[in-house]
Amino acid sequence: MKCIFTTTMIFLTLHLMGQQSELAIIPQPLSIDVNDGYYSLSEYSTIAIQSDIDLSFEVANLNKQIKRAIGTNLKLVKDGTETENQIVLKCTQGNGDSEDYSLSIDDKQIIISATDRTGLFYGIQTLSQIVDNAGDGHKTVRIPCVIIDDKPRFKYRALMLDPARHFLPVDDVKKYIDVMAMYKFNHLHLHLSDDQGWRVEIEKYPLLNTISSFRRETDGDGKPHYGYYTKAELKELVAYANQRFITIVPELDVPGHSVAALSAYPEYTCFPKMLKVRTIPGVSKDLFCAGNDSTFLFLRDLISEMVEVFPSERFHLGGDEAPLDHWKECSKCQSKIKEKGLGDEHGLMSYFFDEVNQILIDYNKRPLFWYELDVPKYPKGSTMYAWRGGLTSQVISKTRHEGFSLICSPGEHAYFDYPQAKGEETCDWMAYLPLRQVYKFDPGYGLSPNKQAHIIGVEATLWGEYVKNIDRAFYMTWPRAFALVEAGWSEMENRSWESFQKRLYPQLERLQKLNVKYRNPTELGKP
Ligand code: TNX
Repeated sequence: MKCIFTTTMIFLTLHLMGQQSELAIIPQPLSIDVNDGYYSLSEYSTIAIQSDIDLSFEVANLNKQIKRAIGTNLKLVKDGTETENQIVLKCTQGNGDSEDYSLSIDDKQIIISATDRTGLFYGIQTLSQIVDNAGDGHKTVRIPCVIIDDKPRFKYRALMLDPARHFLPVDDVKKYIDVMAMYKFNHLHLHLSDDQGWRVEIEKYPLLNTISSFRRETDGDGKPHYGYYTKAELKELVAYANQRFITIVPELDVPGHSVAALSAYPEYTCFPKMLKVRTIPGVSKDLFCAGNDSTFLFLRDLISEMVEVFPSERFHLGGDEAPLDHWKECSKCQSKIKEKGLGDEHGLMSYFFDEVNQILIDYNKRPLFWYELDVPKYPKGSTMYAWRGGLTSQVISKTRHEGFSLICSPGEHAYFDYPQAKGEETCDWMAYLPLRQVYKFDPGYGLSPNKQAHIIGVEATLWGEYVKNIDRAFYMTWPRAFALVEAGWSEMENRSWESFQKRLYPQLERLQKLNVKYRNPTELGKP
């Protein structure tokens, strides 16, 4: 019997066949074609490579995951020395999208093929889920015969960590990356500067790593908060992520959310005074001064040191929540508005972004911004984040007309600092964002293909005001990130909440094996 399944039929039919838990894959692949029979994976299986490129990391990653299920690593053999009982990794290096892959399992062998190492890695992640789900602690694991063809809906699938609010040591960020990679996330956005902390080593301005990286006052837990990443650590982190096909996107949030940096170098504010690294959440009126030309020289220096460690072509410049009060009162800002014919402080914001973007252009980088509706003009070639709750459809259409690319991270589906269940409130103003609400996310908002063609992906933002360590980060991220990545990877017609819930439990068991402290979605009940 051979059947071709698409859409929600996949779950229903597999359920009837009693195989649904064996193929509980997240994110849901594009097509799954289940056949009769099983492949027996055991210590006698081998791995063979059909490629000229070095796939030693991919082989090690596959072996690490297989070992969890069968207790042993598989031998790597030269392709062609055996024809049966193999897992063949084929990297054709032809044309095609780098993330696409196919996975074919019959009773004799498993073949993962892709045109690029990225697709191959994703095929390995899918196979590992199937193996883990079928593994029952015995030395042989029977996995169902299947043909999977897969490709992502969106090219940008990201999570954001906010070590600015609470520093997260580099080894913890690596653990976070490990889990992201297992579920086909491909960008980690690091929010590295904010009012409450500066987290990147900058050699030219050492006070950034003493004054700005240190929050003397407690924030209710009786401890000071401090930390920054050295350049060597960041380079290592970037390489670590890169090996797992994850790009780290740095953020330098300007002109607002900058009190930590300005507390060390107040000469770049409109009204230099004693500023302290902010100890409470919220929005400050202290911005970088747009009327002071030396502000841009300072930012140029910061960016020039940051790009040394972050090769990402995209660089986030923040741009959110910058109250204009000080720019209104500042004589330098007012003269700049007159001199450049900018109209008012909103025009000055566009000027500020153009000036900083010029620095990025010099380094061959493209800017990302938190999109603010009242900024009259953003630099050409920018990518925007739709983040304000409730306004997303307006942002989608406005950015399309303005010619910008868009990443969707709306509050109502993607703010992972919001509590997951009633009774888990961290502070009173936050909305409640349960798993199901994340799952409802359609990044295209049901718009016609041409109206959503400029959307490049999704991101969940884990703002860190109340996320003080990596275990809390894991708790707030998983399982909601399963729902988010499915919104970014899977076509809407292949998604359903009923199917997702069933596929979720085997994944939670995997996280448990990996000692990831996810939140148990008790409100859903067991399947
Ligand atoms: C708004 S969303 C912010 C962050 C806060 C977050 C808390 C955005 C671009 N800015 O500074 O951490 O709300 O949810």
